[in-house]
Amino acid sequence: MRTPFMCANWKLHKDVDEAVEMAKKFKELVADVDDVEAGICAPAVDLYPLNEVLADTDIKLGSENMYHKESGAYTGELSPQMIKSVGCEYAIIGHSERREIFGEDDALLNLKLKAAFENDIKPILCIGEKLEEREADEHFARVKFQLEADLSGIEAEDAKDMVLAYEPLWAIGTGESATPEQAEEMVKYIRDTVAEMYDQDTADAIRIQYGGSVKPWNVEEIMEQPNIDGALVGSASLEAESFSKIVKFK
Ligand code: G2H
Repeated sequence: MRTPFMCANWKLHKDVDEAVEMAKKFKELVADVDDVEAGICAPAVDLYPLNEVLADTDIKLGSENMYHKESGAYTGELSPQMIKSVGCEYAIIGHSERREIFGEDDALLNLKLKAAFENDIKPILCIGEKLEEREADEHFARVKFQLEADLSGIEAEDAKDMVLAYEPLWAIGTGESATPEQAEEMVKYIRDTVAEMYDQDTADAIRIQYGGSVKPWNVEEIMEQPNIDGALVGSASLEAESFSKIVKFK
């Protein structure tokens, strides 16, 4: 059985005071939850103080991004060792905003994934199609391409431990979530593709989230889908009450 994983992605929100205030409220609200894993991926400056606030909980901490180099002349970047040193167990890799706004391509994401595994960071790899690709009936091909390119050279033992997040670009931050059926159809396709690339054991072990306008009022029907193991949550994760309702979706 795969443990559901609900993970916040705060994006470019919350200074240190706001992050600490939210985390203190949130940990109280989910203190009684033991059958769902909760995580917060936060801006880099928030990670050290969040690690302190969350130290007495099982809430996981993650970075929103990570570079694949250990050190060197890479102004503005964070290494896997750096995010580990502030308590990160996870790192989001290849969010569509990184791909689209910052030009991160699949070859770079493949290097980032390999660096994450080498440093015991669990990646949350985001994949998903644009609206025009769905309208042209190219959405399955797009997602398959991303999986094959991003996971190239990665062993099954590592892949089993990672999280995939299916985030159709047309549902991100728009308030227009994919229907549960649309999300399940693609997440099942992703699981079947992982089985083809690796084996059924790996496909059964890997957790696949849905992301894109997940809210307290639509999370339950999304989580009813057999292949969906959790959610990557943006705007609805910014408030403790709202994100705690998503974690307590049952
Ligand atoms: C999609 C999601 C979080 P939102 O990017 O990764 O954001 O829930 O605001 O659509």
